[in-house]
Amino acid sequence: MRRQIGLSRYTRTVICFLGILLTQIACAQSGGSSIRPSGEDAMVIAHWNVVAFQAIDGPFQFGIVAFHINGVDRVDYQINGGDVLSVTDMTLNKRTNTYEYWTTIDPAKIGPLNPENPIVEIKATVFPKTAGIPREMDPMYFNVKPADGSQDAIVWVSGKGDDKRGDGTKENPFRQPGRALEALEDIEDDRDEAVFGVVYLMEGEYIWGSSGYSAPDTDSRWVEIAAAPGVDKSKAVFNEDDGGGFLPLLLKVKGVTIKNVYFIPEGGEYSNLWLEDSDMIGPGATTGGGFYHSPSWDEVFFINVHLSDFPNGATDLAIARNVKLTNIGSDAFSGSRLIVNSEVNGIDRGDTQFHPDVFQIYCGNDDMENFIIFGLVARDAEAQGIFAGGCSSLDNVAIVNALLIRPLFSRVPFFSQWHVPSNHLIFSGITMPNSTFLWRNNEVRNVLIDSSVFYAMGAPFKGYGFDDDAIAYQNTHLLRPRDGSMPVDGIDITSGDAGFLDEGKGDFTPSGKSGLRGRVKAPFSNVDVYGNPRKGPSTIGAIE
Ligand SMILES: [Ca+2]
Repeated sequence: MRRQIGLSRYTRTVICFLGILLTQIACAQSGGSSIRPSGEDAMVIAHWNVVAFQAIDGPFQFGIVAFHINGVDRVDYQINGGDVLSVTDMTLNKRTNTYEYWTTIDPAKIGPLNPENPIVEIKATVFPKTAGIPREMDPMYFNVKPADGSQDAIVWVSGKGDDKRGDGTKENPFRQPGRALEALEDIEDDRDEAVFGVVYLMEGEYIWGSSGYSAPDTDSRWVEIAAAPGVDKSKAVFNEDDGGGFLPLLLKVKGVTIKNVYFIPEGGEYSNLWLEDSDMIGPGATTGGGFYHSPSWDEVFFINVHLSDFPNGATDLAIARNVKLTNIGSDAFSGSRLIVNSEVNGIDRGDTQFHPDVFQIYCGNDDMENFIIFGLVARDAEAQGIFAGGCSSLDNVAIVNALLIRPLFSRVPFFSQWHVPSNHLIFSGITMPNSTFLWRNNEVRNVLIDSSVFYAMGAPFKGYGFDDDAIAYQNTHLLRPRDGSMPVDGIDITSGDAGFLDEGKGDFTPSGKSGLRGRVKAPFSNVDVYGNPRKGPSTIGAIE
């Protein structure tokens, strides 16, 4: 039940009184729009926080990140048609370092699988509390492989290897990954069971792409190219792209450095890239080329990736988890569907005509839905914070825990702007201390603004025109409400100085005396933007 979040009038009075005493917070009169959206026509917002078709060989923790305006009641999982298992709380999945609705699959408890196609299917449905529409997830699939490695195949390459005289062993490696992939294909052809292929890179500089060699072509197993055990990612470097793309449809690249490589898929319309534990370095924030993405990829996953010196960062990803961006010229995370525990430091378009955004959703006149930000920090980001535009409709968006800071002394007028009709938006745990949020469209409903600090909130329409029960504001603080144009009514709304530790140096942590503290009885998330626990009653904004 989320009903308890609304503090009693008495509690609010006490809080406001303390706020005035401690940090000169002025308490706005609230109680105007106390009608809360019912959420009954709002569908659960949810994403798998795990990459499908990966191979597991022992107990494996996997889960879903989910939100709903009325709260999430449970996630029901069903593994290979077995019993339904209900998960009712978001807790820390240590494997992903994410608070999510997770469970464990143990291959030992699954019956025999076809060794040619050893796939388990997991069904999941996420249910809201009290009222709302459940979301039936697309099924998740994992390969199960023997823990003894008997279905693995490893081919070695090295900067000192030889594509003609090598044989792909550790002692006699090939020179390029493209050649090694062809050797993996030969191994697969010789075996009548699924083969899980890995190309190990010893120290060296490599060509990105299959270079005319063939490669395994399965669409249900990842082919991995990874730094060999003990080789630092700075010593396994892709720095040439004249090999075209890599052919595997599911390509995982792990533990490498990629410099100035333009890579697009070679495999056709169904091509997926999973980049993990790697660094990508581009030619510069405002220079073209060196681009990793294009619409040709079907799905792209970045996990533990540091990307720097590109015009665009981790855009249009299926999952961006623990992604760090530095020195970006335009869009940081735009179009990505699940962003977890990620950050961008430095967005500057320079003299270009770029339209920079930390997080933009642009639909090209389509209907889009189901986006999650769960833990995002933007610093020195000369960009719009959150921008939604060009959508016939954009439904089911949750932004939970986001600290979005523009350069402290900037005079460029960048805002956050919502231009599109929407059903079901959650903004919770946000601190946006130096840019205004503008509602550019009032055809919204089931909107919750919760536990957040905004510079100001504005809307350009005369009379505003929102339905009475369209937007619920609660536990929210406005730093400079007069700089917006829109009065905010709701439950526990305050304004004025927030009592940050050191605003002038960009530290927007609430001080011990801040009136933001202790105001949220039931936080939407039990961690803050940095992963620190929120112990109730918790603090308004991104930082606990
Ligand atoms: Ca943009």
